[in-house]
Parts: sequence; C-alpha cells; structure tokens
Amino acid sequence: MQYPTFTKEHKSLMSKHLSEDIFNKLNTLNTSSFFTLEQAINSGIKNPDSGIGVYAGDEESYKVFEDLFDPIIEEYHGFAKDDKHQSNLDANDLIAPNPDVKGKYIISTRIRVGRNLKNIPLGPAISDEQRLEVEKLVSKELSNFENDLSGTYYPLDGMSEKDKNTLIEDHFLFKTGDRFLESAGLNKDWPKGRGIYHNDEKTFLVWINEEDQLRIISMQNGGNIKEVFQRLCKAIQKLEENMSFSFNEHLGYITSCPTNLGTAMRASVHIKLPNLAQNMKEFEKITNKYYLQIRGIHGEHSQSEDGIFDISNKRRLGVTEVQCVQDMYDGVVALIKKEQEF
Ligand code: ADP
Ligand code: DAR
Repeated sequence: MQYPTFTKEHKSLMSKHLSEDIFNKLNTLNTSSFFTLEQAINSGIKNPDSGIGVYAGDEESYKVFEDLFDPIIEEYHGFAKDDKHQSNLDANDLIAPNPDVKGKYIISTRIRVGRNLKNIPLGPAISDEQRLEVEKLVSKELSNFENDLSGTYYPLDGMSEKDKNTLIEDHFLFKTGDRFLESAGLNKDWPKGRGIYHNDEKTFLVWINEEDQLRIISMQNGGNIKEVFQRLCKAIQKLEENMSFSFNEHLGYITSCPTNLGTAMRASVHIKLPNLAQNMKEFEKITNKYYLQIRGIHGEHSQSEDGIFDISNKRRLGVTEVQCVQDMYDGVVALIKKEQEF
C-alpha cells in the first residue's frame, strides 16, 4: 500500500495523525491475527467525513499501531499513553433520583456497554468461524438467564424483513452496518453470526456481533435512570460469571472503535426539549459543561426531529461507568431546568 492521498475533505483524527513517517514505520507490520495498518485505516480513507477514521482488529492493534492510536486516543479522550483506566459498576454509587417523575420530558432511558471476548479478534479481524463461535457461546450463556432477565435470542440470519424492521422501529435492533462499518470490515459474512437477545419485558437486550461482539443494553420508558443502570450492572455481572472480556489497565474494556474504549458505555435519554431546540446556543452551553453528546433519536448520524433529542455522555475513557451515568444524569437535570425557564 502507498501512503494515502488525503484531500481537504478528510477530517478524521487518523488523517491528521498518520504522517508519512508513521505510515512507513507501521505499514509493514501486522498483529498475530494478521491485521494490517491498511485494514485499520480503510474506513477513514474511504469515508473522508469520518471523525476518527480507524478501527482496531484486536487488542494487540493498540500496541502494534500505537504510534497512530496513541495520539488519536490522547486527542479524542484527553487520555495520555501512561494513564490508567478505572472501572466502577457499583450502581449504589450513582446519585440519580428520577428527574422527571411526571414524564413531561424524558421519553426513554438506555444504557449500553460494548464488550469483546478475551483472546478473540475484534470485528474487523475475526474469522467467519470465530464469529459463529462467539454467537453460539454468548447466546448459550444468555439462554441460562432467569427471572427478569429471562428471554429469547433472535438470529438475524433467516429473520424476516418485517421482524427486523419492527425491532429497529422499537429501537431494539441495530441497523445493517453503515458505510463506516462496511469499510472497516465489520459487515463480513452479514448477517451470519449476528442477532439480538431480549428479555420478555424488552428492558434488557444483547446485540451479538454488531460493531463489537456484545452490546449489553438496559432500557425502559421514562426517566428512572438508576433502575436502568442497576439492571445493566446485574446483567454484566451475570455474564462475567462464565466469560472473560478483553480489558487492560490502560485502555479499560477493549473495543473495535477507539471512541468506545474504557467503559465502552453510552448512557442516553430520548428527551423532549422543544424550547431549547430553538436556542441551540443555550443548549450547547449545557451539553459542553456536562460532557454530553447530542444525537438524533434514530441512531448515530441521525438528525433530531420535533424537538426530541438523544442526549448521552461523551466521556468513556478515564472515567468510571458511574461517572458516565452521573455525567448524563447531571446534564439532563440542568437541561430540564433550563427548558422550564423559557
Ligand atoms: P449506540 O448503539 O452506539 O448506543 P446509536 O445511537 O446507534 O448508538 O443507538 C442505537 C439504537 O438505540 C438506535 O435505534 C437508537 O434509536 C436507540 N436508542 C439509543 N438511545 C435510546 C434511548 N435513550 N431510548 C430509546 N432508544 C434509544
Ligand atoms: N464513523 C466512525 C466511527 C465514529 C464513532 N462511532 C462508532 N464507533 N459507532 C468515524 O470515524 O467517524
């Protein structure tokens, strides 16, 4: 591969930090999963509008290609190469009484983490056989879940379009991989090995082999953020009884996209803020202060509609899971207070 030609359209941190010297140093290397620099940066080259533009194929990628990953992680997360990540999944440490008991603002709450099994390559480098093995192992573990976490696994392979669209409309299922995931190699052999588990109440879900091998999700209508977090912590603890996730003391939980490293947690509410929607300057003053991200309600890259927004924590690495949810909670309290002042 030749040094890529970056145009002024290329905005990603990868295009910013991949100097020709670093390219020449890394271009001849590969990890023990035979993952190469070319595979890692393909998404950012093919999609100039990428924000990050690089994916890891395994935990080792973060070491082998550290000359590229480290400056990206430092700039995106404000996290230096010698910093240590700490985890805290004790929901008792979260201070979060329901901020919207009357249900005037918060439509629903969702908290998710990404996880990948130790010693198995991440999505961009996993083989078709390994992906099927992950599906078999995780869905079998989930079949043993009981009581409020008991439910059913639905493989995507063979699922009717009608069922798939219903699950997507209910915000329960991931969409077929977008162009970023496609060029990162995350859609290989789609839809084999992919699927969704959800409990009977549809408040606990696990996506298998989407962007990460597991997306463990707790969600429900309303603003009882603490109850959503408690259910997620309980489910993660149960899964960890019989499986080990890829984790190290520097980067925390290992994920295919560097943006999700650390806690791999996104805690979000879908919330009605029609007044703030007309005052984005005020809106963004608050989201900046509380390290929040604004998305549309139909997934990443979607636009907000009718004054309804997806508001979530922006920080993932160098903060604990409790802090991620506290960031979101404290920001939502401030947003509701400001919304009421108009
Ligand atoms: P991620 O899976 O990384 O959290 P997305 O923004 O793509 O990011 O969300 C995935 C799906 O979850 C989408 O269908 C989205 O509508 C849904 N979702 C996210 N947050 C909430 C929420 N608070 N309530 C209901 N659905 C949500
Ligand atoms: N589109 C890629 C990924 C950014 C973060 N979102 C994830 N991981 N789903 C980019 O580089 O912009």
